[in-house]
Amino acid sequence: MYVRKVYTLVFLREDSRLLLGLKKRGFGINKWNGFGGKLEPEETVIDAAARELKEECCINAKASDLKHIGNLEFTFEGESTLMDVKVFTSKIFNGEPQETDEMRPRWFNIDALPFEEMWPDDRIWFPYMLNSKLFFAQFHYKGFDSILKYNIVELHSVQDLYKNH
Ligand code: 8OG
Repeated sequence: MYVRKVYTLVFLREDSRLLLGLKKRGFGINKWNGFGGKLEPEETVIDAAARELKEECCINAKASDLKHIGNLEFTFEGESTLMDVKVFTSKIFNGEPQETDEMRPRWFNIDALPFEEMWPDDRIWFPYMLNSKLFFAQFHYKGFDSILKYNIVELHSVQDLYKNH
């Protein structure tokens, strides 16, 4: 059995642009991604999502303005951890993104996302996010570059996001 660890991942959208950050350290270094991380003890997922956004790019978004749009599960060959990533988007937020020790933020047009410098699974589930479809996806990796198998489904209601496991 896997040991499940919950993470958050937040993407801000403004018209046809998406805010990504270049991860400057740790897991996923040198990849463009949304903003997020692990939950602190006793913290709810949505509060962790808002906190990580603020810590990593200095943007304030109210927890109630973050929309839960998908769940991603990552496992890695030979490892017992299952990363359970809760994905959120928001169009409502305050402030200008600022570079922090962890992330260098930049707006990208959604037609010109830097998939070559992102996690390989992102090409598979981003179309769901960009087309406002709810989704659940599982990816099994060998190392950090190669996806051995995956599964993705569209969900039809927000409640389905809580029925995966
Ligand atoms: O706390 P830390 O920065 O290590 O958290 C990892 C962040 O990276 C968290 O927001 C979840 C996110 N993340 C993964 N794997 C993948 C992935 O394959 N694609 C994307 N887009 N994000 C991922 O942990």
